[in-house]
Amino acid sequence: MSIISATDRALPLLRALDRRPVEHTPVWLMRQAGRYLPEYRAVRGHHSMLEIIADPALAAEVTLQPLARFPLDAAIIFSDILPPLAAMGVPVEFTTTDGPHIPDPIRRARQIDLLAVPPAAETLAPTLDAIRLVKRELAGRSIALIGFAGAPFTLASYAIEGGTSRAFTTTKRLMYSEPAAWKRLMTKLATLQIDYLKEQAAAGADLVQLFDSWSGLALGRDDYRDYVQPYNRMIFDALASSGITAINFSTGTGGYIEEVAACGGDCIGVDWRLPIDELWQRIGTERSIQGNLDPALLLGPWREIEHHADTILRQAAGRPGHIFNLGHGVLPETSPDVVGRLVDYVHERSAAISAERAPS
Ligand code: 1CP
Repeated sequence: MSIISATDRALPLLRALDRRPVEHTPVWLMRQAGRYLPEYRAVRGHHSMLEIIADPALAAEVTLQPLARFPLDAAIIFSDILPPLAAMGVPVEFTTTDGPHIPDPIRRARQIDLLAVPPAAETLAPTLDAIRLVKRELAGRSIALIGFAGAPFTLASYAIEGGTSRAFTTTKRLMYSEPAAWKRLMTKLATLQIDYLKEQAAAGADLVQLFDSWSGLALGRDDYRDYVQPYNRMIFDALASSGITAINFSTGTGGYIEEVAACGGDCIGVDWRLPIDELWQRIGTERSIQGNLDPALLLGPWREIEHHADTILRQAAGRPGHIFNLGHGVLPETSPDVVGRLVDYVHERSAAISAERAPS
């Protein structure tokens, strides 16, 4: 486990996570290192995704690329949510056009029983080494380092569907027809991710984010409660008892965000479908919140971006505990200049809002 020093705790992002006052609202963007950056595409011209992830120096370089351009409040370690599947014995490929591809997807209970749960320190060592390198680079700067992992349902959906899905029918077929096998699969995934996230914190990640990108798009509330919640809760409980700060991010869960919040996490991250003032009303003020500009807005005119970003900051109303982010990842067609303008705007506008509210 990482020993978090008093100075680290002074970083704006960590202060906001603790719901302490900040001079400006901290901001980072999901997928801030990636294809919208020409310098990332240049690295990808010479190396595959998996090569970058397997090479700590390259992964560290790509992690730091957006920080060289923009005054972001956090770095997120460059990896993907899928390498843990490969570590369990389910090989993953990344195609340039269709995203991840799993050539031998999980379809039978027997395959689940054969899945390994190896120590992350052995199978995911390059990412842990990349965290150590980035941490060293960030020393003395006001930038937090975020580790991450995919939530069990989101990972299971790739393992079962064989790649990206929008209907999740094969996943749901296994979930509904073989509940005992589903439980074994989700327990194995949660166990591996707990170990992986703890190792990331021990390597120097100041906090971690669990990405549950797809359960909210796939499941209704009662199924979320039965088939997802126990495993996400296992992860957040384990992190909390190790003193690791965690963001619980999901999409499409506005219909039952209370159930998502009940899984745990110090901060609840949402997509753009749920206004964040409503989020705070529904989950209470004991948690910090993260979000939630629609990433597609960054393709539109600046006046729309400004209007929507301002609305989010007004909804947060200068209350301690807001981290500005997109509601999902930066789209590859986004202009880096627009990202820079947004980061500056959030810092300046939120500083003005807190100055207005400060007692004179
Ligand atoms: O060729 C390329 O360079 C591929 C594009 C790419 C990138 C830049 C992929 C393939 N993964 C990544 C990096 C990545 N993935 C990061 C680190 C970068 C950063 O955030 O700065 C992170 C945090 C992820 C997480 C991730 N991967 C998620 C969860 C977040 C989310 O967007 O919901 C998911 C679902 C994935 C799977 C994945 N990997 C890659 C793609 C294109 C996808 C999504 C495919 C799909 O829609 O199913």
